[in-house]
Amino acid sequence: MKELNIDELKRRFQEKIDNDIKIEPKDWMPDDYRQTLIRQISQHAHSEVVGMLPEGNWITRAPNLRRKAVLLAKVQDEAGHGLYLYSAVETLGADREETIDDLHSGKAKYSSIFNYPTLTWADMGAVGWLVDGAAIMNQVPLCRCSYGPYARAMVRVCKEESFHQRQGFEIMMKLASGTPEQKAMAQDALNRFWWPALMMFGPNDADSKHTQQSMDWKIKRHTNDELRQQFVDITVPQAEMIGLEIPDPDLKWNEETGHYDFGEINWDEFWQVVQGNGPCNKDRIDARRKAKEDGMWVREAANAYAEKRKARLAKKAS
Ligand code: FAQ
Repeated sequence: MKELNIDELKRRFQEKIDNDIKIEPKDWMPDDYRQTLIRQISQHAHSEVVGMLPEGNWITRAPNLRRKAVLLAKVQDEAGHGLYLYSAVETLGADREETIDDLHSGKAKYSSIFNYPTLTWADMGAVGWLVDGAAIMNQVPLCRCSYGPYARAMVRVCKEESFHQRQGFEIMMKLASGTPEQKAMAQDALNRFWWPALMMFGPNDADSKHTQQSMDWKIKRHTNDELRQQFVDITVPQAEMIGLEIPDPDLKWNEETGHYDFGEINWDEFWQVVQGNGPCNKDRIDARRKAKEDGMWVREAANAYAEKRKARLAKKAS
């Protein structure tokens, strides 16, 4: 087959992007496009896996069997999301173990939200409602991402995240309509998770170094600020419906724009958490490192078994 020159390869790549034709693993793609996807998808995978920790913290203390079964299923879903995403990263030629080592060494990021502690049962409600709610807002457009394996993984992930969001909202709804102590617990969880949930969407557009290029490549379909605004617009009426108050004195419906105006995010806190100085960063990474070390013997045993089996089959075939 005739070798195509680089200009022709670039032209064909751009034509696919322009026509919304998915880029697939064996297609030619610019190196920067590949690296951007490896960065974003691996960080996304890490977020799903680290995200199991704050909720895993409550599985043994869920208030009843139904709550426990639902929470357990949710946390298992997050593990599944992590695995799909690591597989999607591998389709780009990256080594899964190397990306995980980058997480453990602090080189790779994961979502800032998971560096906050889950102090009460109501936090399970706030995480499901707000954190999964924000995750869905960000991930539904990723179902139309230009890279096929990522887009397809997102379809199933979003279906599961919708169930997660509903289970969180249901916890909050129940607590908010319970005793005064339960309502206060729900309000306290909302107070602590509201601003970190808004930070999940990333820096303001003016400070987001990757957004423009990612939008041009149709990896991202909306900017960070657009998605954050959509999240606020959808979530504020939900809080009102269950009688909880959003902890923002500047929050106000704006007749002219048809959106809520909201207060300034504490960007200093955001960058501190992203740089590893949040309340739980150290605990989260220590837990992931320990999980890798504790699971080492299982991987070694599985590899030894696979090697032995391969040798046996080769002997049989000869
Ligand atoms: N936390 O230029 P941008 C979930 C970094 S999944 C930490 O705007 P970009 C499910 C960013 O990486 C939640 N770092 O970057 C669940 C970059 O640093 P770098 C995760 C952040 O990529 C629920 C730098 O700042 N979702 O919750 C954050 O265009 C419940 C500059 O930022 C995804 O990963 C942050 N919040 O936009 C699980 C979705 N924001 O890489 C368990 C896919 C920004 O240059 C329980 N990712 N940074 O060193 C995305 O959509 C994008 O990557 C953004 C950031 C929007 C996160």
